[in-house]
Amino acid sequence: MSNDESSSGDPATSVITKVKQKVKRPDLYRVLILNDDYTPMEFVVHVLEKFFQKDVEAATKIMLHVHHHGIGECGVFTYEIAETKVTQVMDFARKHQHPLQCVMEKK
Ligand code: TYC
Repeated sequence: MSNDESSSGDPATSVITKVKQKVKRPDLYRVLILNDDYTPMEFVVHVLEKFFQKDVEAATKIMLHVHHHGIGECGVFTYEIAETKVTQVMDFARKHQHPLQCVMEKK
């Protein structure tokens, strides 16, 4: 019998049961950046290019959205990747003494 089926032992009452295949999509997390009054616009664009593989046009659009609306999405990732992006951005901002904040939220 194939390994995605199971059966009772007694041939007189044999039942073939399909085993449910447990494939689950991973939970996804949005990585967001927050506006502030001090981080230079060019620095935010650089962050989006460096850590989120945005071209300069896409990065500028996201940066301006955050500048005007207070928050914006950099990308959507599985938990560990999102956590890594947040850490990378926060470390990079701190290293350059900018107050830029980056957070993640479950989708
Ligand atoms: N508001 C900042 C400025 O005027 C620019 C900025 C944009 C900062 C996006 C943070 O996530 C940010 N220099």
